[in-house]
Amino acid sequence: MKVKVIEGVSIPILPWQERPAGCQDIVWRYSENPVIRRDHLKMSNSIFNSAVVPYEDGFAGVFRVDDKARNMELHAGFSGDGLHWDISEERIVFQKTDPEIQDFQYGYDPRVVRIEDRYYVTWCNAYGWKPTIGIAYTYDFQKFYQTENAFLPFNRNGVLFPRRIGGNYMMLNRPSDNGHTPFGDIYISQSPDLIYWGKHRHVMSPSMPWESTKIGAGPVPIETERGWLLFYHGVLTSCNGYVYSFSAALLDRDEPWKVLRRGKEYLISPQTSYECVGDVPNVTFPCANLVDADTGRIAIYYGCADTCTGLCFTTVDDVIDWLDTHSQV
Ligand code: BMA
Repeated sequence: MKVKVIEGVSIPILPWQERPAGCQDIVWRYSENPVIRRDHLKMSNSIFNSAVVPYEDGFAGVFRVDDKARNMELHAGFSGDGLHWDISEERIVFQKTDPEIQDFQYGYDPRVVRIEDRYYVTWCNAYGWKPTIGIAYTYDFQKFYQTENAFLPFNRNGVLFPRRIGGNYMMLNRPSDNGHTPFGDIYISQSPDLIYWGKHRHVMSPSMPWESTKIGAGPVPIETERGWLLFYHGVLTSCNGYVYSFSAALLDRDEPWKVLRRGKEYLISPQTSYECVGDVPNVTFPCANLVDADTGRIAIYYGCADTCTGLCFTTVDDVIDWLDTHSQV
């Protein structure tokens, strides 16, 4: 391993497959995808853009589950190996930390990160049926305590960094509209307490053709000695609608609004049948990465066609070597 992961955890049971013989791709798919099928639960229409973290001897997660009435909900789950998941049939019912926090209307695209003594969930949360970033914390993935929304509507793709930087918590986010937003840049916002947010900084705008409509942060950034490694999605508008692919960037460790490297090309775009066919065709949407600090192996969980969940693999060295030769900032 050339590039060290900072403050990472050892995950000897990381779900993993070697790059298939002859494959030139930097990120390669799990051969048994989808790892979570749309009908995994009795009540599910689809289970896709979802987040997982190491927890106790295995893994825990928060899953985007759309039910058969097509309500968009969040469910908790556990796994011993990251491949076989025991997901609750019941949605998460958040306990309010303030009585004025609005009752749940819809929630989607969760991210989960461990910060200090607990796990934080951020998601696209409806406030008056308008999307913004919800925040909750949990210690055990059984009880979840909802705090204040981070922002006013309209915002999506809120992704926390795993530690304070320069004394503040940091969240990547993507101001949006109330629909299928045809624009979108990634910004970073800072907070001393995860309640009050400010010091907003621009990070990246759409640039290359594969991401020319909008971009949004994906999984929790991985701290490496070269910078924060961020996977992010980008959207192209084709004759047939949006195409969601994803790539990677490296952000400065101390001033993460500074982009050091940014992939010119996508790393994964919708190409397999489960990515191209489903409730929303042509979507690959990463929301979580597990990283083994000992080997630099990365397992990425990504939503496929807004229908099921896929898994793909790479390593810190593979992505950073690629960024060193395929970057346009
Ligand atoms: C975005 C979000 C995602 C979804 C994507 C493609 O706006 O709603 O949940 O995967 O569109 O439909």
